[in-house]
Amino acid sequence: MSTAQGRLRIAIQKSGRLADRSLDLIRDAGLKWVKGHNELLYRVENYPIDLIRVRDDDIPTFVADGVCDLGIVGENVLEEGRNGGPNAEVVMPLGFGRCTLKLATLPGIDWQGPQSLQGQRIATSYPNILKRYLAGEGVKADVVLMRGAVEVAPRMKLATGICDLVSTGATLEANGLVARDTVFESQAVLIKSPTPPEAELADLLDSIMERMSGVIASSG
Ligand code: PRT
Ligand code: ZN
Repeated sequence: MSTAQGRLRIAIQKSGRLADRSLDLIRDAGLKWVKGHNELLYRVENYPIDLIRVRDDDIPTFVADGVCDLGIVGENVLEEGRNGGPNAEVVMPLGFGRCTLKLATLPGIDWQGPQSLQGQRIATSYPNILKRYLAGEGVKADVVLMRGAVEVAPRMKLATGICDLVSTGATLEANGLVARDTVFESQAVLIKSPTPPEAELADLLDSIMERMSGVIASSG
């Protein structure tokens, strides 16, 4: 599928932790949009560009498939969704949405590193990243997918450890968990489709990426 109707498309999170900062970046890059009746799409009025507002999990696919030309998403989501197919290309880190995917356990464990979870069960919403990490560490563990409330798993005796995103650490603390080793460091990134846009939109795409880069550089 290719970009249609002579307009570029930028995929952004509809609501959630990255939504406001994504729109701030787009506005600071000089784009003005109108919020219409269409919740999925904001139409940019000063350029032939549409902002496509979706779940963050869908952004890598939209961009990899060429349905959108650019996207703003957490590296954790991009990495989790990587597969053998065509992938979106990272243009640049954006300096917001920082968080760390960490192993955590209850305190009563003599922690010797990830090998302390050998043969144990680990709950996570990021099974692909975790499995790659464990393979790299030579640890065999039973990875179970939980889509939410991962932090309750140890107390509920569903798992010995968890692998979850941490920013302030308040959620781990509130659940009596201790952060252990880091599995993956993440922040929001700008991603680009491997499919080029229509020829007449190529310069606009380059100029939008350059302006975003300028905004990021000046925000230090
Ligand atoms: O609806 P949609 O699918 O789009 O949103 P979502 O609910 O999947 O994602 P959202 O909005 O929660 O997060 C979007 C992105 O923000 C994530 O993919 C990360 O790249 C980034 N991000 C940054 C975080 C956090 N910080 C974060 N702290 N995502 C989630 N958390 C959660 C974490 O899972 C845990 O439950 O916050 C809790 C821990 O926070 P602290 O501060 O208590 O440590
Ligand atoms: Zn999501």
